[in-house]
Amino acid sequence: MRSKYTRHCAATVMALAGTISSWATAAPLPCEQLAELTVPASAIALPTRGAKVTGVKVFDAGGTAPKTFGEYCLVSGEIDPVDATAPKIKFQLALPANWNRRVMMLGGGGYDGTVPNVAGNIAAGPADQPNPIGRGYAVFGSDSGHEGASNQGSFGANDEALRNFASDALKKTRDTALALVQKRYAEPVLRSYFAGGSTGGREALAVTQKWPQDFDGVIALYPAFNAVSLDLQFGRITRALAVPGAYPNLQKRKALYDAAIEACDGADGVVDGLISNQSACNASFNPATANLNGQPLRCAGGADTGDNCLSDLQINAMNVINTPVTFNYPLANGETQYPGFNVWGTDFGRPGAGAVQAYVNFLGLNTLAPTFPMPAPGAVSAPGVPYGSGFWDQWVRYFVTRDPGFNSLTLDPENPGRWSARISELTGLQDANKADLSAFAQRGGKILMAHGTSDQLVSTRATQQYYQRIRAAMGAARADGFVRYYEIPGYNHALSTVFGAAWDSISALENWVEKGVAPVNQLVFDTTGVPGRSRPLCEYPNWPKYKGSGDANAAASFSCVAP
Ligand SMILES: [Ca+2]
Repeated sequence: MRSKYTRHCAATVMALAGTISSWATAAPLPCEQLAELTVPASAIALPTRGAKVTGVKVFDAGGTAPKTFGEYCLVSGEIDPVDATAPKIKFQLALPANWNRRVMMLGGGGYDGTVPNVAGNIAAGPADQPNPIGRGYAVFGSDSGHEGASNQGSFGANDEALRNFASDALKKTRDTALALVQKRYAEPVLRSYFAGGSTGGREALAVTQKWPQDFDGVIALYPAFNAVSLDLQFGRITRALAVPGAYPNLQKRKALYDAAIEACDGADGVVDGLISNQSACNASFNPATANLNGQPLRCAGGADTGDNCLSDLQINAMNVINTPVTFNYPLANGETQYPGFNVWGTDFGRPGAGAVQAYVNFLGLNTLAPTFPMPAPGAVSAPGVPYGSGFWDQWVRYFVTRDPGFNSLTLDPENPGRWSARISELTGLQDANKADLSAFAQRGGKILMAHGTSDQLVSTRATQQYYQRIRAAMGAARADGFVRYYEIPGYNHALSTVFGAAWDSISALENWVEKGVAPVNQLVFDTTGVPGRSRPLCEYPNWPKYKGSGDANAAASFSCVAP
């Protein structure tokens, strides 16, 4: 008769044998053999019903220099939700044959809804270097748990989909991808990185706050870190633009842009089409008194008298964009305001046929004034309302009220009445505004943040605030040990007609994390306004000032100076 001890001992031996045999037989799996793999729910830290690979495809080495890449295996898969009515999380994972033992997770944009191009570049990444896949990274990302356009928020009606978008999908995707990376290579991961812009920038900061042990370094470009506060600012701006006569058309926005350039371009030391000292321009420019080509920018008498001037209603609307929204009710995440945008010199969408201009218009004020019912979110080329207005409308209808027929123009974001509690609850879910990042700093994590000074969709001033909050919460010296924040004059949101930023942030982050070499003398290159020109990437609050002589297209002719 076996004793309890014997039974226990036998079970232990069997368990050990199982562990040893699976460990001992863990050999790298070729791409084709990943096709049948599943990842159990137990391998994913947040609740799911597990994940499975739905397809694999081998890509031969290729690309055109400098964007070359070696052979890689593209794995597609999905993570099953706990709620059977919630959408799956769809993800992709690119696994290079010649792996550098590092992983790179990519963030999304807007309301997400599509899997990022895992073979592509990172936000504002370098144009003269291979993409992460070409550097040997295993690269992955997900649709964050629903399919749809980046301006489509109807998934918010489902709690699990909303939580996945808010941040849960980041952890679920990361754990699933890491399990598959282990199966493919049977080797430990040396370093883990995250890169994203906009919502992807929020996601980059969210992982440092929520799962500080998961990543060694993150790149957060133009991060919409306090997403709900930004939504509320969108609401305030939308209501201002919906006032009859207040919406400025493309031509009027060109007039405003040109007037700001006329006033502020040369005031930074060089007429180069860039307002490099944006804070000085913010302090001095006034659309009500500015001139354009010798004529007042303000229409005669303040009435709408043509496309080369702005009426008082239109000037008022642009002043609303320039100023903060304040919350006259408590929010769970402690936010009390969201700042205005750098309006003067920012391209909110101007006349022009180019693809970049079309996208800037789409992300900007677009072609239609906000109205009720708000036109359905459209494509880049179709007439549409301001991106932020559509974003606000979707958020109010599907996240806040969950009433698809609700008129979002009737919700006052400064005094939302019976919706205050729900909005506060959403700040707790959606916002990544924690300023004490001690756990991430303690494990050696590094953060590179950058933001264009001409961002029309996420306020540069909000990122300034977040950076200052980190310094206040942790002390300047400690913050300097793991965070850098740079501002890029002329750079808009994601794309720009004026200065399309390209920065080798990955090398800077690798050097800091892996060699302890903090970034200095970083350069940013223009891909659109004057392709190839360079500027020093200045640590906020410094800005790049022309030295007074030398090639205005060369970074060497500029130095970073204090405001
Ligand atoms: Ca200038």
